[in-house]
Amino acid sequence: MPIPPATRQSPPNIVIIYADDLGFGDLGCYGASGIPTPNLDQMAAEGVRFTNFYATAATCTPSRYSLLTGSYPWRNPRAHILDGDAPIIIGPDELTLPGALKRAGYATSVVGKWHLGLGDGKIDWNGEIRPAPVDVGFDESFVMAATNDRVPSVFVKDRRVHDLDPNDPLEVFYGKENPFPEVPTGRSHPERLTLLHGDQQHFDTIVNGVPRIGFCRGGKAATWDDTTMADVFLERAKDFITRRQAGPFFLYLALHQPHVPRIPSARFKGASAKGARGDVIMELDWMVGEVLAHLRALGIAENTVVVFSSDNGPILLDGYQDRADELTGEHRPCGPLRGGKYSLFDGGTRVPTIVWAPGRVQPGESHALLSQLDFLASFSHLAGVPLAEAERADGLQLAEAILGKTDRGRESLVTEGIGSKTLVREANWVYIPPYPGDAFVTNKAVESGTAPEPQLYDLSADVGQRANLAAAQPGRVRAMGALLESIRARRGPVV
Ligand code: NG6
Ligand code: CA
Repeated sequence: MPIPPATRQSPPNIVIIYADDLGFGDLGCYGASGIPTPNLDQMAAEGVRFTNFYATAATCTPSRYSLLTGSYPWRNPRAHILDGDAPIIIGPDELTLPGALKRAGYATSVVGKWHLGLGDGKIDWNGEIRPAPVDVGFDESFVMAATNDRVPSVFVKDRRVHDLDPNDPLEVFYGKENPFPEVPTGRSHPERLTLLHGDQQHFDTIVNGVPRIGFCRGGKAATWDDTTMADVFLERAKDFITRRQAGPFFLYLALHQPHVPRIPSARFKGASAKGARGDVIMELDWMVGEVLAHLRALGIAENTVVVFSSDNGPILLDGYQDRADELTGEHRPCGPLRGGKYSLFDGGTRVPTIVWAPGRVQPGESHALLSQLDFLASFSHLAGVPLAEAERADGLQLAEAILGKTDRGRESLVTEGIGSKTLVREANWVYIPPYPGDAFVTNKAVESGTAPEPQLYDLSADVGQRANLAAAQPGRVRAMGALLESIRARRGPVV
């Protein structure tokens, strides 16, 4: 007897491919012309391309926290950019997306950038790391602890530093003074910066000719090679898919591109004619194409939902002198949006998002208002896992909208800029409360989005957030201020 299609199709494998600092205007399918992204353009042509999909934050750790837990990051005081030795910020009792999917028998894996902390205080990098991703819902993990500009520059596989030589222990320190006098830093040995120069924050231990944030020594055999990182993550991701092809599986593939330091593999060096930032976006695009091709080759694309998105908006100069600003030329990483990474303006959090699921979604475009908060509730639903209301945290079950079957998404959502400063979007309106602070993010050529007076924008007429309508519409300012307060005051859908 033939298997009925509903049975054959469910539950689907779920793959989230998450870029790091990729902007709303960085891909060809979002209007860019300067950097070729043929694989993502093809993915968008075969899938659903979203225009109003948001990360919860304009920086990495808080967005990633929300993606996995469904909770707004500002509810967790530890959800801000973490050092490489910070303790894990996901609580032992918090439900995560992989944890929920495991209830339906999914195999779960994270590959790539973690940046949600490891251990519970002092980490012994030479022993077992606990808690680790394998304690918060993942069966297996192969990650960098924090960012590619932060030490330790090693991969952590499950509970251990990968390829560590026990005779060369790894030590990590965050603080002002270098505790390892024999280890060259950007400050002490600028002549050893053979690949990139950093700013005053990226000036500590030199790894592979690049100064990083934080100090470390030892662990030489475990030290990553920045130029092969893309291949290493891709191989790990493909290997998990191959081993678990019988499904169902969940893969969270958190790419490092185009975060700084931007160091493309030899295959992509110089490929974009837009400098290293363009090269690593092409490299990222290639990785996505390889993952989709792998699913196809195994014959499981028809039962897999792949989501591509980014953790926050783009930035050109973020601590290294890689000339991204001058080389980028006419290319606008934010597209028509204002701001960028760190900012309260839309460029900080509105991110390119594509959902690809051959046979399950109709190709098209969706303007539904959605947040990465909704992944936990929506993918649990797709997997047939019922969640208690409290387990959905701040997320909504919007699977139909995420699959592009309806344009009805959220009515409102909250995002945050750097420093956990929150704002609210409702329908096409954005309200930013008054905040103290400079108009530009410290040391960055990015508008912070803060202002001493309230800001109100109508995105349907003014996507670039140029005309502040707050003075003209005090009633709407009051109502949206109250909406923001009510969301902050309690979890769950606004009633
Ligand atoms: C900042 C770093 C920046 C980047 C960011 C995290 C400085 C001046 N800047 O502190 O380079 O690493 O943290 O980026 O230190 S994120 O995408 O992971 O949030
Ligand atoms: Ca980021």
